[in-house]
Amino acid sequence: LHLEHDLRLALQRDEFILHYQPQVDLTTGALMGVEALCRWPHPTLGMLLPSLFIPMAEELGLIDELGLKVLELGCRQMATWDAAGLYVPRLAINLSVRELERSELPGQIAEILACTGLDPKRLELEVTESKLMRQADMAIFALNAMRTLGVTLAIDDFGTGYSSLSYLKRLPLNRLKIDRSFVEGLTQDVNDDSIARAIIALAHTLGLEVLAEGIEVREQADFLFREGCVEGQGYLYDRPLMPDELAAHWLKAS
Ligand code: G
Ligand code: G
Ligand code: NA
Ligand code: MN
Repeated sequence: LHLEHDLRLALQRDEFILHYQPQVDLTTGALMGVEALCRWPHPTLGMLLPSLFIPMAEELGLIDELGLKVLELGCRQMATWDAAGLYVPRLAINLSVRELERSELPGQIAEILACTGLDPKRLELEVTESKLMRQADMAIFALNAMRTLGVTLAIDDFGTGYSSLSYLKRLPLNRLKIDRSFVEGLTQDVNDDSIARAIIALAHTLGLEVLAEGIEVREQADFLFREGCVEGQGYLYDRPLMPDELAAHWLKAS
């Protein structure tokens, strides 16, 4: 109950921050993009993670407001890096399916892009597979509206939902993200090997790019690359970082 009150207050006071996890080319290690992950530095409880407060924001009807703040923070950060001559090719932002339901969202994203000057091609929106599939027709409509803006779209946690292939084909997607639960067992668990292979093949069949999340050891990265997955993220490369850490470890002024 207290937390609900705190969440409203935190929104009013702009207390949410973003950490950025590198997404890399698995052969060269080059930075291909960053995924923005929301954090709430709570005054007494410490750093709170999205698994706690995103569901809460959804239930309280605050997710739209939080989502717009996240988009704005992320796009402004990209402008700040650009201005400093530090180039981050792509920014990935997580969207709740709840946010897609609002017909105003595409216009609001367009406005944030215009205000921050971020090229829409450098913004990728991630939506979780399992939640998307429960409202298929709404999702197709909303994602098409996003694509019109020129942003790219990724399905997050792919493999954990129940996508039918005919449905996947109808979604205007650019990328599948292999869920980290399948990456965990790569080269140790033949089932995970097979699932990862199948997802990569499916992505290629549908003309989509594929990115693996949760890569922790070199063997996983090597396996993924051999099978045709070009990009990945995970602790092997780096954890989600504060903006100045990302700049210090990953960005060179040009
Ligand atoms: O950073 P962490 O591993 O705790 O993130 C857990 C999940 O929370 C992520 O997989 C992501 O899907 C979700 N998440 C993180 N940041 C945001 C955000 O800004 N908005 C939404 N809707 N989800 C987020
Ligand atoms: O969008 P998603 O819910 O998948 O967000 C990724 C989450 O996974 C982030 O909260 C991040 O902290 C976490 N994470 C990122 N890389 C790794 C990793 O290599 N291993 C594990 N176990 N978690 C990771
Ligand atoms: Na995500
Ligand atoms: Mn994920």
